[in-house]
Amino acid sequence: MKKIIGTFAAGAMLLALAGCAPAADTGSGDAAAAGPKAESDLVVGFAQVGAESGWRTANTKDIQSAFEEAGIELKFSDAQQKQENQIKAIRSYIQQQVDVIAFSPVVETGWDAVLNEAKDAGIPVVLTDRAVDSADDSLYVTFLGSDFVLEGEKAGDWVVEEYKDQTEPVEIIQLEGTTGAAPAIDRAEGFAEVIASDPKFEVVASQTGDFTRAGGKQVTEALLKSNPGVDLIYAHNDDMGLGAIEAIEAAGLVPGKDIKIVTVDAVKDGMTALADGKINFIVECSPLLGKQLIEVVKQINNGEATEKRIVTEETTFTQEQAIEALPTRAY
Ligand code: GYE
Repeated sequence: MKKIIGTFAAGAMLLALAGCAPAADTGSGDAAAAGPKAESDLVVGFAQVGAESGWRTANTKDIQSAFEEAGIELKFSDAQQKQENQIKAIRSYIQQQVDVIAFSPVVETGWDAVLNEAKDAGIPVVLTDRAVDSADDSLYVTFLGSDFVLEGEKAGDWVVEEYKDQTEPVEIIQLEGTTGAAPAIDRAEGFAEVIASDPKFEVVASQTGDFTRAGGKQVTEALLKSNPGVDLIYAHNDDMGLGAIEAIEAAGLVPGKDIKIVTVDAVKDGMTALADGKINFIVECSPLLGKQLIEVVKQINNGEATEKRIVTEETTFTQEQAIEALPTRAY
């Protein structure tokens, strides 16, 4: 469902704007029925995942400054990576009758109930960065963010190329993101599909490090003991890769040489480690979604059609490219 591209969400949105909310609705639908609000009167509630990684910090900063620049009020909450906190935050935004709710779902499933509450209240919902797994795509206006399967494929492509002359098995440890989160599911899927092209690639262990540096370090420490012959670590984000570097060094090995590392994100700390040769390759995932979110909020306010899926454009980085990009990198 979530992968359908290019359809339009105007229907659900226009219903909301036309004030077609049930009788229990006390406000937002009625207000919208009067036509577009002045942008300075708009209020958007944003339920963030947490502050688990450098990516997330950059994402929060970008969203906050985009709203400031646009002069649109932003109510912001941090769920500390817990779905129940995010659900609470969304319910509170519904109660406050905000004009738009945006959120980045911690995990893919379990959103239908609260999103139906938002729908019944006539409040449009925008998914930023992560998708939900729901059969009902009328529950959100658009999903704005990266193609995580493609990111996994790019990581896999690099691995296939890097080991093209090796005939021995290539032992891989995968550090997964938060269990059940879209980027963890999709980055594993894309990578697995690509490395399946050659049976010499063996994922000898795959565990979650919850997208954090501490998680990446702890899991790598344990997995290095049980897998002494590992060639490569594929981490679903830079922070877990940075944690893995610490664990590899503590084990007396050289990250980037004895054990190669490929990660996703390309935040400053990750790019610095890549420039230093401790990480070997990074697939970019841009956290700069603020401006696009503002665009969508304005479209919703104006009753304009919104694309159902807005995909972020991204690149990849080798060591040389990281050295070149670092001085002007915004995050
Ligand atoms: O890659 C990771 C963060 O959802 C794309 O979440 C995001 C991911 C990002 O914790 O660093």
